[in-house]
Amino acid sequence: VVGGRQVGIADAPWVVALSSRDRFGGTRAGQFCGGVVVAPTKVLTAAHCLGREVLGGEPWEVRDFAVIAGRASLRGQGGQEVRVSDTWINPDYDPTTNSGDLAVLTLVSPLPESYVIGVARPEDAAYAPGTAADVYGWGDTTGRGSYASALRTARVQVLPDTACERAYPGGSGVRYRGDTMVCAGDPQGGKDACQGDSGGPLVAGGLLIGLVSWGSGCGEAENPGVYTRVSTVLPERF
Ligand code: 4AZ
Repeated sequence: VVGGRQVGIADAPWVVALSSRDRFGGTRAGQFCGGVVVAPTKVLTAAHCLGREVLGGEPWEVRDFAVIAGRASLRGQGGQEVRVSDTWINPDYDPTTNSGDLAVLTLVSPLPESYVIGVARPEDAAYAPGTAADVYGWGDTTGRGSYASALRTARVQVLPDTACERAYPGGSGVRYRGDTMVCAGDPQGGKDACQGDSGGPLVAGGLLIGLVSWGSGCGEAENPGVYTRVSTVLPERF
């Protein structure tokens, strides 16, 4: 998160870190992506977090990583480290366009009900352009590879689809689509998600509206952040 501030886990108990088990320890505990708790045994993250494009090599297997919940400082010992029993990658996820970038992790043991955040519905007012929204993560704070060991958040706003259609017209490959993505950012620039925040939550009106997915650079006024539109991409039952 660039342009944000540090936040305690009591203010965002639904935010989790995905951590590589063979890189566990160290100041960032192997954190490679974010996630969000939507039921005691269900965590949403970005599909691309589990793909070959993260850290290279083979797609992640459930034995390779764990979810760290209830912990803001990755140097700390609080909260829970929970293993994953199953992953569901959205079958409509398209890595060439980035559409549908969502995966569901099933945890081996339940987290407290108090960690669960509600998911917005498609017609929810929280999606209206101009709505204030908060993004959370342990990702790059500078755009130059300086990662946070303590959770951070930045206040952005939901932007009209046209802002991202203009920034990301695509043609070939990655492009913005308002039906499966949400456009959000800081019209002045400076506040945004960044590398390492992928899979983490975008929250508006107390509801989950998006997952950090992609964008060009970090905090550039003319290049907003693009988020997975959870309300349309997440199946009714998961
Ligand atoms: C990334 O690479 C990434 N500024 C995530 C979000 C944004 C840029 C890059 C948005 O994970």
